[in-house]
Amino acid sequence: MEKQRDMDWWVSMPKIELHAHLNGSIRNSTLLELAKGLGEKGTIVFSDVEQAILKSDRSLQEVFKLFDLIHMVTTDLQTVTRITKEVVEDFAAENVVYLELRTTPKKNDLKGMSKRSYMEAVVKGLRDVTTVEVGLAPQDLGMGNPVNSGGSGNLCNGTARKQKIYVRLLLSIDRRETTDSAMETVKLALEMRHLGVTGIDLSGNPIVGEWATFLPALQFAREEGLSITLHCGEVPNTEEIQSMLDFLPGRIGHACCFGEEEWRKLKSSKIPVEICLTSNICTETISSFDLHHFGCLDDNNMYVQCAGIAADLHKAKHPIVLCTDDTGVFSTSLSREYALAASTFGLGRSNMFQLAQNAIDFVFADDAVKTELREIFYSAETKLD
Ligand code: 6MZ
Repeated sequence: MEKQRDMDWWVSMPKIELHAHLNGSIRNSTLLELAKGLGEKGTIVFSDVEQAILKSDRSLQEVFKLFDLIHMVTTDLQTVTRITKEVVEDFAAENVVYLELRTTPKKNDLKGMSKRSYMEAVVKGLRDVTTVEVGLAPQDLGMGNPVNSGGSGNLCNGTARKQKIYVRLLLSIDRRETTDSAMETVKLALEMRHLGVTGIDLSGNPIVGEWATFLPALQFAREEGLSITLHCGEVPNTEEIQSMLDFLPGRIGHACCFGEEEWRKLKSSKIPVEICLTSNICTETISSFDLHHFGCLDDNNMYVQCAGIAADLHKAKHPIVLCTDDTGVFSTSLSREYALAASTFGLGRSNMFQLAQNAIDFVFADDAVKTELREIFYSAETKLD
């Protein structure tokens, strides 16, 4: 009962999600339903897929095998639209007020899918959202011209106001891609800016591909004004981590396998870090929650040194934001990640509220959105006990 009340509080707190992969955030129920359908058609063997989906502990490499399986099940335009709608509705249901959703544009000639039609299907999913109003493109600011106008009411500052979630899209480059393919994704992102595409993400299996392959596309993206976030240090790779930090991306994700020099570089650069606690533990890139670089604790709950330098990002006031990575694959939610960080690192609600609010400074959106988010947090602060 007490536990449920505590979780209700984390759910009710406004939150900002900056690291969520579309296909990793698919509901288990949807994935199983889709797999069953394909099983009945004989396209896949349902029991094999079911086993892989329901397995709870997976290594990082097994996670990437699972993604290949998920993509087999989800890569058609109708399904892409459906999962986008569901994922946005799920985040909105736990009071995520700003969501940066990232996804890898996919080409599949057999299904007549191009990177562009894939992304158009994603945008259609945003338009199909019914449970909440979606603020997508810059001109949707305020309540003037939202991407959709569905929505259940909620109470803000004592007056009835439609619940709203701002959504921005990041296009992911998969580390399996070539320079040309990465460049194609960046060009598509530029063409879709008016639909809320604001940045580029580099992700995928971290043991695959070379930094030099993606650099030209990332440099071009930056020159053209797109924001950039990089999966950085999910596996040990000193040279790549240093090159990524030297590139000075807008944010990095994970930062698990840093050595002393990399921590130093990161801290002096002040590059914001997207922290994905559950994901890092599930994939064993970090051995236990209390040793996570959010703030390593010793047996007396004091911060300890990691890799020779205090990897105490929260205590050091390094810019960080709690994120989910893949809510479906890791069976988590953003509210759960906040509850987890609070209990693991002994942080109170006001501390955690502040942490959520700080993320406004790291969003890949313009100042007008940031101002609206500040108002949302300000009004929520006065209501939350
Ligand atoms: C690196 C990850 C990831 O793009 O098909 N992805 N890349 N590290 C992770 N941590 C576990 N989690 C997800 O979403 C799925 C894709 O996102 C990337 C992988 O490339 C995966 O195939 P989309 O929507």
